[in-house]
Amino acid sequence: MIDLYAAGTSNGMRARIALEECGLEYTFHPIALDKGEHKTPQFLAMNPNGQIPVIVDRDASGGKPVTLSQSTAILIYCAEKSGKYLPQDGAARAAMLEALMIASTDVTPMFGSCFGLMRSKEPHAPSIQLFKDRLHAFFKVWDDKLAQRKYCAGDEVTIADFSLYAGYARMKSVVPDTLEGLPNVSRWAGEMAARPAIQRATA
Ligand SMILES: N[C@@H](CCC(=O)N[C@@H](CS)C(=O)NCC(=O)O)C(=O)O
Repeated sequence: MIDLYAAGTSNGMRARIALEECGLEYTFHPIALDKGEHKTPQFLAMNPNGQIPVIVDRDASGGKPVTLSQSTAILIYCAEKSGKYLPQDGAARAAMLEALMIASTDVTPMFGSCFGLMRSKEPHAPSIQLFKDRLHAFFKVWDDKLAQRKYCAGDEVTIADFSLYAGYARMKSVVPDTLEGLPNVSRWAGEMAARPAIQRATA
């Protein structure tokens, strides 16, 4: 049994999608960020950075409990534990790693910064537009790739799709204009959204 401490943000969603898609049993503990529940001594003992998501796996391999933060680390952990969504052969694995890193380390921090600016007391419109343009440019490249392949890293669904979808879903609700005019991304997102595990994770 795994405990998940998260909120309905893209990073929280990424961890929950990982657990659901990998078919791992877990208990969801919602963390209210607006009430500062991620800054309590109990939470900081799990993640001194005071950020969701965190999982605690009391049934980890090796016999010692595992406490893990960082949504992409959780995604990889769940995939390794379940043996799912991680291609093993050289070219397919390399494509998955590349797609995963674009989704997790380029796209996600960029819209995190964009949302932060939009919510700030003195939003700086040109900076917000710069981030939105950069995000659209990343998704345009995804659109071209998804014209040639079914999923982010090829014709099999991988953890790269889960990572990108968590970001996409948040962007769709907060900055939908950055995702306009991308028919292949829309087709892919529709297929991802129809997956029962993703529906459970994002409910
Ligand atoms: N790189 C981390 C980022 C985690 C993160 O930024 N979490 C946000 C919510 S999406 C959070 O807890 N923010 C509260 C804070 O930083 O005080 C991950 O992928 O998990």
